[in-house]
Amino acid sequence: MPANLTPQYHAAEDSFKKASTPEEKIEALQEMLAVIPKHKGTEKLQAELKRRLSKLRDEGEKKSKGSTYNPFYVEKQGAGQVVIVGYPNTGKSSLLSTLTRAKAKVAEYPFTTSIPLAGMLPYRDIYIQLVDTPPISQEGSPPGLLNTLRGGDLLLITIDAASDLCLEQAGETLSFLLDKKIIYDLGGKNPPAEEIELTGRKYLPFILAATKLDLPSGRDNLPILQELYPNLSFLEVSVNDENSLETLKESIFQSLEIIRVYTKAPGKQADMKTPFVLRQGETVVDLAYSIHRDFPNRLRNARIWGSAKFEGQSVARDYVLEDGDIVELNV
Ligand SMILES: Nc1nc2c(ncn2[C@@H]2O[C@H](COP(=O)(O)OP(=O)(O)OP(=O)(O)O)[C@@H](O)[C@H]2O)c(=O)[nH]1
Ligand SMILES: [Mg+2]
Repeated sequence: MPANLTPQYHAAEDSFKKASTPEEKIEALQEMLAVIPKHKGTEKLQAELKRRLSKLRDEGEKKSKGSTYNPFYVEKQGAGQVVIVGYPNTGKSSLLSTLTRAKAKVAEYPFTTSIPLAGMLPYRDIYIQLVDTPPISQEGSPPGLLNTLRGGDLLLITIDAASDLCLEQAGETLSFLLDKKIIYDLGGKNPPAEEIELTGRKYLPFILAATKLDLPSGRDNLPILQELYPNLSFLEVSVNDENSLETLKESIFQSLEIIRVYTKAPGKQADMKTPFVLRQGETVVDLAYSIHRDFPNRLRNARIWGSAKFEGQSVARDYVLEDGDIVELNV
């Protein structure tokens, strides 16, 4: 059967031929897989592309585990990794310094930050990792930054609302992230499951922060930004306004789609100091699994305090947990 490859496929193939780094090759192969016509005639080619993709990924993994230090690789810690991204001077490092104990350099001039820096944000009884990054700009981004962005669980996109150029900046920042396939859609649409499965691509959810809202120009520009992007919601942020930072933290927690769950041994008090962090939608079995891989096999029943109808109610293994639940697991 003829393959009938499309112009989009040939364009992706061209990018693959021109690619000079493993990252660019992976990117191009993912694109080829995403756009290749899906029928019998291309099955062999699809398998070959997948094989090459997985080889490149394996090689990359080996390299990052090797001895060479890669400042753009930030090891995940805590309940989730939030990568701060934006144009120069938009207040990325100021946010990291204000919300965590990390000492990021803050300056009035652009391009102050040259490599990522991580810090831990205390939120309720958990820690969330924030990663400050060097800026993106019209000239592009430092090599390695795309991998830092893709490695995160959530993006915090900063737009300097106080800048005269904030409208251009918002447009260019969002186009950059869409072009590089870091985010999928501005309207909140999810990427098709088929594409994710086939290419292994990962798109990140994002929060959009309009920064420096304590400055009069920031306040003046915000409604214009909002009007230009009616489908997006800009979070009003200023490092000088404690309330705005509290709202930002809450929004980060919600957007990470995580829940905190506490465990309790039968007849004992619950351990309210160290919650287990699960994803929204996860169940009693997922909790058991995160305690120990063998636990789900031994689990007889569970009782819940919190989201259940009555305190201490026995629930099924597939009971969906909620933030703040206390769970007694019986073996
Ligand atoms: N008034 C006001 N100034 C801010 C705020 N956030 C940052 N700034 C100032 O904006 C300038 C740039 O801040 P940085 O945090 O260094 O910005 P950045 O995005 O990390 O910059 P690069 O590392 O160059 O990309 C500094 O002079 C900060 O003091 C804010 O909320 N309000
Ligand atoms: Mg900086």
